[in-house]
Amino acid sequence: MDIGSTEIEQLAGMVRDAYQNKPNVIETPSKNIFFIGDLHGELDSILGVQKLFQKYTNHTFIFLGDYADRGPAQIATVNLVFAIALSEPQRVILLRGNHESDEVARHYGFYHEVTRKFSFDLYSKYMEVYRVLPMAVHSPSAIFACHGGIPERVTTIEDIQRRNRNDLNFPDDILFQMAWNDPKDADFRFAANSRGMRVRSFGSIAFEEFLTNLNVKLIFRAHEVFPEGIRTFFNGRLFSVFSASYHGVVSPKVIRLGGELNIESVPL
Ligand SMILES: [Mn+2]
Repeated sequence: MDIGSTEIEQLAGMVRDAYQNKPNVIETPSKNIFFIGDLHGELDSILGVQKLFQKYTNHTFIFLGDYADRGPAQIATVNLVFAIALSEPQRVILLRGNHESDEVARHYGFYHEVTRKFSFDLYSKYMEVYRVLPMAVHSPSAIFACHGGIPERVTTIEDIQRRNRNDLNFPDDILFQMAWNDPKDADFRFAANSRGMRVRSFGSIAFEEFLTNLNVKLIFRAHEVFPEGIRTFFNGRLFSVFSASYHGVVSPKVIRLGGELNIESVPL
């Protein structure tokens, strides 16, 4: 299933064209959705997702980012994500994770795999996709989802929509925090996070305020490795999902959101 440089360039160009004019936050339905967490270059995970995509033909598939880096088959994984997104664009949304950034991809593997097997020119075509991927999905009175979580200083969807996401990295603090922040089940608003100086942890006060301000009941995110694949926070109202095995550490999962905000944990 390996494809050549010319085909990959065409594939990336089509994804870029399909995504560059989308808003930062995309409105979605509130039922019949699959949420897919970090894939990190694991082909088995995306093949498992593809089977579900072919079986659940009335479901929307929302990918929460972190497609490459770290794993053994980064190029093949990203290409299959792109192909699925283009095959039925009306029911697939690709979001941007913290690894969809030039400076992160240069350190964690994707840059090396693409430049070793192909060229810097092809790597730059992938980066053209990274810089246009949207940040979040929202369904009023129901759900919100993004890769990392709740950022500081956001009280409306418009606060996110007006940011400029079209940079290879994340100079904007709000978009950066949406891609990087982590939940913590404790009674505070925001606190320092050991991931880095610009990264925050968000506690139950920030969580409650965000739910009220943005008029949602549940939040979905990815970004953190939990051995069980899915972990819940804040009394079962925030779901963290991881969809790669991470060298056998995780039993990879995806989340199915049915009707009435019913949640099902689905192993890959
Ligand atoms: Mn991440």
